[in-house]
Amino acid sequence: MAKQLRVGMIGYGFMGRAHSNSYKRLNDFFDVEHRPVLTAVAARNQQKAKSFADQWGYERVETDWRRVIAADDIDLIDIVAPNRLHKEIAIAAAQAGKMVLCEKPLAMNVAEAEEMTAAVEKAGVPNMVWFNYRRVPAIALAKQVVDEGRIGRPFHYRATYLQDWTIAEDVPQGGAGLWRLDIADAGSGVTGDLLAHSIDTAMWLNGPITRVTAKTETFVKERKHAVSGEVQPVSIDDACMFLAEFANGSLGTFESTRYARGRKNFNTFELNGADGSLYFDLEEPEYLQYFEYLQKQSGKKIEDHLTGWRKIHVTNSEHPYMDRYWVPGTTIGYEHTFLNALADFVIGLETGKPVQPDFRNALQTQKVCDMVLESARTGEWRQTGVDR
Ligand code: SOE
Repeated sequence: MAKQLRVGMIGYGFMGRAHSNSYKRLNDFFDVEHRPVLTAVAARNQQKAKSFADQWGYERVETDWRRVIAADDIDLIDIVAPNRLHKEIAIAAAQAGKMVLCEKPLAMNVAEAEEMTAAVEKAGVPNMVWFNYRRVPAIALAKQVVDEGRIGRPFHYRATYLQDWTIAEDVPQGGAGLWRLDIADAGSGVTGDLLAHSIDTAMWLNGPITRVTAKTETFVKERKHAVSGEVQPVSIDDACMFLAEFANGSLGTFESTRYARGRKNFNTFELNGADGSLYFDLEEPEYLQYFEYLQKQSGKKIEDHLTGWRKIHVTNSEHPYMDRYWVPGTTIGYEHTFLNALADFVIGLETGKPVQPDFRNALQTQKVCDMVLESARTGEWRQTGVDR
């Protein structure tokens, strides 16, 4: 029997659009009982919230998010507001007994993430953090390959997340769209915004990161604030690189920047193990590359004149999520990663097996982010305290 899932969205930017699209399309592609209803959207700017609501089909607009949380006709709060607001909204939503979905990074820092995790766990409300790249079919296939034991003893994990949209010195900081450059709203720069994705994927595929040493840089030292008009120091990290030790004994390198000219959303990883390697690049999102050295079934080494990297077109119905979409050889897009995430959340509700990453899982990523920034500040290695 169909059950309504009445959504209260808080915020309305780029992520508000990506999430709204997934609520609208869920029942077109996934056979689940829950039927999302776009009930309310909250934002301070009534006019902008209204045009967002009209475009996406929300029933009403509120200018105070607390009214959405207090409303009896809302089951789920989805937080797409700037990072600074995540904690207060998530805790209030949990205390009101609502399910809580939160954009990444979970919080501004570990202390906040711990409070948020405690609140959803105390209230016993379903929760999820939108680390959408886990839901790229090729990345989900990488997880399957690792879980099948095809990589063998892991030695190296290498991640990059590169963009180039803040190189110009006249890009302002702060305000709609540009709050990611304002430390007060974002908490950090590329570490929370981009490396959080890389860290989440890395720990999903290769287990806990236990120790880090990092270097950050802020290339443009001052920018005009879009709201106040004042020129202010820039306090976010424009670039961050770190070395990591994983609990399984492998070594990691992570590089992220918004100053890699020509790179728009270059999110890659490579995992090298004794028996095989995997490589993924978001600029070719439908492919997973796999180098098979040891054939699992036969236990034989595959080394002959035809050995090489296999570029798997992840579009068959046997591949993760792909049986929901089109015919083999046809592709899906960025927006489907959010749709797949929502479907996993709803399937979790219906099967009683809660989806991952939940707040507790995202707290582990937050711990790594905090220690990366701390290491960059002190110039010393830091233990992350990540235990799972
Ligand atoms: C930043 O430009 C950004 O929009 C991130 O905030 C998203 O999480 C990332 O997936 C794409 O880039």
